Amino acid sequence: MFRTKEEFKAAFIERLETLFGEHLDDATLTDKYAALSTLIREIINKRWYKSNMQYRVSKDKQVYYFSMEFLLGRLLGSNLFNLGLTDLCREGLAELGIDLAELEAVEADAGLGNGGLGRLAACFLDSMASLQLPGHGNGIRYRHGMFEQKIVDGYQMELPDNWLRDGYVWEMRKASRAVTVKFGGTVRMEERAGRLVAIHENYEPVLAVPYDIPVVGANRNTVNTLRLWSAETNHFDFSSFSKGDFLKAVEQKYSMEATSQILYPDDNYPEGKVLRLKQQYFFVSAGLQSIVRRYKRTHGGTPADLAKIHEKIAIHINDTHPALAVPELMRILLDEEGLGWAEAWNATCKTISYTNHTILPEALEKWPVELVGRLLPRMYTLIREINERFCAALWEQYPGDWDKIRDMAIISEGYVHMAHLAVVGSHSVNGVAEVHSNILKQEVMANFHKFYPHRFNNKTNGVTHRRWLAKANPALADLISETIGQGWLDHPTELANLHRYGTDAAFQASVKAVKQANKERLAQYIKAKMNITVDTQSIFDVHVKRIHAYKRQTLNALHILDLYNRLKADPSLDIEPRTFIFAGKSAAGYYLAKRIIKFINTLAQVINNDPDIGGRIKVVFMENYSVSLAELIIPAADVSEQISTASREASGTGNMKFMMNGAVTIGTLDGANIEIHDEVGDDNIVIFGLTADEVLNYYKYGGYNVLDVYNSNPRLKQAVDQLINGFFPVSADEFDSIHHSLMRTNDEYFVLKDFAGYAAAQEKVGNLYRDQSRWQTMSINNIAFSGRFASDRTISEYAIGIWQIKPVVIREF
Ligand code: 4GP
Repeated sequence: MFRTKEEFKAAFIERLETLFGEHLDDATLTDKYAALSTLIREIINKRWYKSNMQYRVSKDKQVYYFSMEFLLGRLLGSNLFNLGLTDLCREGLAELGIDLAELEAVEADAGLGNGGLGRLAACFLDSMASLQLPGHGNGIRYRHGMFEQKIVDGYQMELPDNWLRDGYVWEMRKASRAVTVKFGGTVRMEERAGRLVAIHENYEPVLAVPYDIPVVGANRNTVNTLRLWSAETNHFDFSSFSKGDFLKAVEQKYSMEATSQILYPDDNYPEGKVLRLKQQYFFVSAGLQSIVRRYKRTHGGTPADLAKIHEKIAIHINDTHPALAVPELMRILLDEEGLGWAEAWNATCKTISYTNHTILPEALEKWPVELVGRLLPRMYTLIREINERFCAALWEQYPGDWDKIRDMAIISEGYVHMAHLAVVGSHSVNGVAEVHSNILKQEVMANFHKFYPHRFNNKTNGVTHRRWLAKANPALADLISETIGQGWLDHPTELANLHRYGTDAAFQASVKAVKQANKERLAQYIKAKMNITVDTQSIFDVHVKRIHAYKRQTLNALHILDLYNRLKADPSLDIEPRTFIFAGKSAAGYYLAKRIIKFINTLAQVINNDPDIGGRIKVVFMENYSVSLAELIIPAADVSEQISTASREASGTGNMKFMMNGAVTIGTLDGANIEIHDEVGDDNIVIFGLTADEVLNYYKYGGYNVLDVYNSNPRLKQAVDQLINGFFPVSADEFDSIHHSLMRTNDEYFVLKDFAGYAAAQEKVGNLYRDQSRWQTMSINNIAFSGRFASDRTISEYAIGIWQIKPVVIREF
């Protein structure tokens, strides 16, 4: 361990020599990255060992966060930050002529997630470790993470992600901890020693090998573990091989290893494919097997010990993807540990808790009974029994009410309903923002809420202010610390002390200067990557997130088209110059979303090249949105677009990141926007559009009259017509699907209905920006009141309210 800059420099040079036999002058960027990251990994490893020892000795309760996605992004920078070594390393490297930022950029962006749900899991890991909570992640080591997006001729193309190409310095393979997960085969019940025991035969064994990634807490000694499972096999079909059927022998090996090959690139848009169900069981079973094994080592392995597992272990399931944790924990307790049903069920429900992340009906997971029975026969028999017992309890409460029982059953109409399984088999169910939790209780899961009134609660999302403010926006972080001290780093609600400086002209000027520098940095990137020159004096109006109809990129684009039309009609129109920035990926099979990307790019082509516009508005679609790109874009934003159809965005977390970086939100009263509005007040946010209640009411009564709105607003009508009247230089039917979604299927997401409100809100934004002092006050107030949206707050609420875990202090060494 180095303590000074000089020691660091010496260690770094020596590492280059020992790793590569190389002198500094000859080393490539990749070599330098390897030297630095392996040095840092050693520091982490010591703390990691110490944390694990302490957890074992103290025997405190631990939580495991089961998630199919962990969207980590790059780790070198955040590890340095959390270790408190950023400045020392940056300065030491600079003295050696090396730019730390360049080294950080060498690291592959670990994109093992799609969007909100996966990034939330990564923020939670950071907060757990930083709050000294014994909390670990459990997931899948996908060989290929989120696809790489290329924009070719305005269209999204998907290329495979190859994040493991150069090896991954932060992972540690633990071959000796591998476990076997069983697929297929048959199950029969047999009486043994007076008990019915399930015997699973003729299954296909897949070896699950754990790769552990350290999760470093900020300025503390805690290092927790993210355990990612990789599917491997030591089974090789020698009989086929020796018969000369080489292909068959190899095929079987690949088929088993396929389980952890790819991340499904869908967000709120699941594809019910066999491989996905296989992935779900794979990491749930492997995770639970290893947790129970460790529990037995530490707390004893008799059935009586295991009946108390919930006193020492909490398992949290991130949406329903890991809901098989319910029957799998039952399987382990019943089949392997010999507990009776009642004890096993009691322990299972008290161990497991569940978060719902979406109410979009198409995103609620269900699996055909036939598939579950074939791929996971033991899971299926257990789910059936859980369902039968649950339905019997419903019958007690609601005798004769078949409709209700069918609505609530875990198995109905040929499907296993994963959300029902998750609710029935856990002790806590939470939504991710107040409005979302209320909709769960009152609408989507109203029957369950009545049946289990104490099970439901809310935990409003948060983001780690360490990555999203301190690290992504170091100049702003320094300015904040100079102004109110460094306390906010440990206690983000102290950011509220900035409120006093909201109207302080000198502070306003400094905040503005930081924003300006961030805008210049982004503009340079856009120039270098896309050869588009953007005006850094213009408003940077940013809409970045997954492309989805409910997130309404279409509404934004239609408004830009309308603005363009107005500028063409009246060149003297006095508007504040704007750069509209978009980024985001569409699920590969989501046709409409892909057309929306083409629409935005076509708009960009028309507007950016029109001399009449003279650069007053520009449109930029940045390709391959990722965590690192977000870290570049968000600090440069003036305006944050959070314009989902009210009731559809469960929470949003991008909204929080923008706010922390001083962007002003234009948004609907949806998800956490409502709580952001509550924090900052009417003066510091621009709200428009239907409320969630209004939207839900329309859904109940068949929607609204689209034609009325279309016919009564000539500006809107013109823009909508341009989609199909040959206005754009594309084939005549290019945007038919978008037009159709608005005009023919009753505008399911209320784009037309909210258009006028949105256009007015955008005009308000332009006017507010003109008054720069007023705007800076708004910006500062957003930063000041963002403390509530730090994931440290969210995680404290989970720890106290759901998991009942306490911090464990890892002693100095
Ligand atoms: C997302 C929600 O759409 C988003 O509102 C929320 O902020 C995020 O989860 C984290 O809670 N849902 C998904 C998904 O990503 O796949 O359902």
